[in-house]
Amino acid sequence: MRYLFLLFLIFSCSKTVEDRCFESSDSLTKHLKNDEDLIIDSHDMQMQEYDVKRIIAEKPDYLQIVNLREFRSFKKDSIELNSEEIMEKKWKEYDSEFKIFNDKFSKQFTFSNQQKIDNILYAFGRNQLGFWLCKIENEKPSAYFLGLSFSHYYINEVQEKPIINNGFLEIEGSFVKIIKVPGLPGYDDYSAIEDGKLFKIKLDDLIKDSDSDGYNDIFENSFGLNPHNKDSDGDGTDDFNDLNPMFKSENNKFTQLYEMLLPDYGTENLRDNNYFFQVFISDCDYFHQIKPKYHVLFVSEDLKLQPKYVKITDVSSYGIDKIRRNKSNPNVFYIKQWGSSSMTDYSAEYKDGQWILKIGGGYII
Ligand SMILES: [Ca+2]
Ligand SMILES: [Ca+2]
Ligand SMILES: [Ca+2]
Repeated sequence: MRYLFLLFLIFSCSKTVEDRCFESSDSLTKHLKNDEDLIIDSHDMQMQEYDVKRIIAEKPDYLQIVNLREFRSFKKDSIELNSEEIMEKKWKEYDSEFKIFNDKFSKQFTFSNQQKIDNILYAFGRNQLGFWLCKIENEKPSAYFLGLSFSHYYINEVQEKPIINNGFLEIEGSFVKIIKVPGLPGYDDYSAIEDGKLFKIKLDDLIKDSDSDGYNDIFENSFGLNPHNKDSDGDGTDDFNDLNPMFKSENNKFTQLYEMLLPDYGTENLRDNNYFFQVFISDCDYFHQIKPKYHVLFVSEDLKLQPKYVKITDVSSYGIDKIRRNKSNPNVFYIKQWGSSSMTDYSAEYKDGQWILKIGGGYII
């Protein structure tokens, strides 16, 4: 075991672009890859072991948790509310109730619990990354990431009290766990592990944006951006306006290949949707160097290098694997692309300075 561990260390230290971007047929690598899989398996097990004690022990410092005597249970909030009749009524009212938020934030969030204090409008926002406090002040929209993982925290849709109170964001909810449905990714279900919680975050802590780049410190820390530098990757564009804020974009052959395989949102202009992100788990330099049409973030494949939030929260719904070489033709490669319910195998041929992609196989659930 020690021998393997040493090998692993040596291997990790000497990783090159080749190792990070291309599948190796080398047997040693395969062996070590299995070892990595084992680590990931034990990580999954760790995720399942979260109980009330552990959630509290690992809660963010800025979060206060109060036990409530009277409360809306997870069951009441999540099940009753989602009956067809109520849902239909809710969606009818939703568009008019949150019109100003939808206009200002270009529908980047699902909103609830609007509140007006003096001239400031607040609403609770949810998107693929997690929970946000959305604010409109002097016509200007801003959103502040809560950093509370939806793997552990359920926030009630119906808040019986105002969410902003005495300089705090106060939201009621429960501790939950995710029940994975085997073989059906994307069909995760929740179950409550303890109801009746009031989650409190001081507004000053939530709104804190040390480098004034438009993303609060909690957001930058949650995803591995630099909260003390407006321009995390030093490419001259500040984090808020940089479509790829973590890495400098380059133009090269394999980067072009990754760009072709990015999820396509058609003609919709998502450039100004500063809170909409596609998150990719990859260590490949070529992938990191893409110039996307919407905001992207990257998470390391190495669990030890992942920020805490992404380690416990499944924020990546789309992926592109490493590149596989064709042993007899140096211009032909294979690459796999997956979404939450599909997987596609491509063969890619580089000919006359261009990529020709062909679908080789795949499945859709
Ligand atoms: Ca910031
Ligand atoms: Ca920053
Ligand atoms: Ca930048």
